[in-house]
Amino acid sequence: MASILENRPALAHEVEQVAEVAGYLWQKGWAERNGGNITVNVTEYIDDEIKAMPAISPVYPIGAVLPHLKGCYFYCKGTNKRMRDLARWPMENGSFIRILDDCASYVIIADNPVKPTSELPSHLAVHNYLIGKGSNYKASLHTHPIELVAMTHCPKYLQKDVATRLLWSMIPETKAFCPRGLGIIPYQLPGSNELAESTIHELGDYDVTIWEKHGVFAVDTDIMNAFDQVDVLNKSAQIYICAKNMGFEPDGMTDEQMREMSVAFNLPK
Ligand code: 2HA
Ligand code: ZN
Repeated sequence: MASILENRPALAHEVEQVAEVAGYLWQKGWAERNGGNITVNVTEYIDDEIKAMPAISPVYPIGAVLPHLKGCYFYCKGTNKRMRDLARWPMENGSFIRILDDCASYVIIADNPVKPTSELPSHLAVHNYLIGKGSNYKASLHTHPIELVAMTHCPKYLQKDVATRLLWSMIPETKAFCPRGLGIIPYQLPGSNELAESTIHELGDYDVTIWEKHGVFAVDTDIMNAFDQVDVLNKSAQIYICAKNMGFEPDGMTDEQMREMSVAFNLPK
């Protein structure tokens, strides 16, 4: 059977980007076993032939009514699938889904009936929120970056914007490439509605949020950009921890240096 990606270079490119990022997540040690998940809103690439494709799964409930997702299509990592396998075989470890007209259920349409990630309700709730506010963000990423997660085990770094300021001050690029900083989300059960709701609340102010003692949830225009934002933040966390391991508290850039940089790069204060 032909793949949905055949003769659809733009759609194939989206999946290739996801596979590339999945490989980075594994190489960085951020994606043990089936850890982490990725979903991408691919509705813009859907043609009439895809719209006519039959379901290859039963109808699954989402668990919520998400009105902005009517007729939307997503590529999703499969539940219980490994990131390192998604990197090599994205169509065997992920699938395309269609949201049905009730906005509360979905079917899988291609290529294989791989059931989407256990975090699908939170991913879809986030996409619903993004569309609702007219955002051009299409990708959401959940992963377990070691140093950022380690920092959430200390109450000091869980206070609003304490970690953001610290991480921004480690190297100038961090604020330039993650200008909205890191939103903090107190511990909640993985996969719970409460976790999805607090994530959406924080995404009003941040592109990258961190779930206490668990991992990050990031959104951006595409999956590569979402990954880059997490990568620059975690790089800063590594520099901070490296300095601490050398036995000193790093100075960080001064307020004046931060101000100068924010003006030069045209960043929010
Ligand atoms: O999908 O990381 O939080 C595996 C997870 C859930
Ligand atoms: Zn997780």
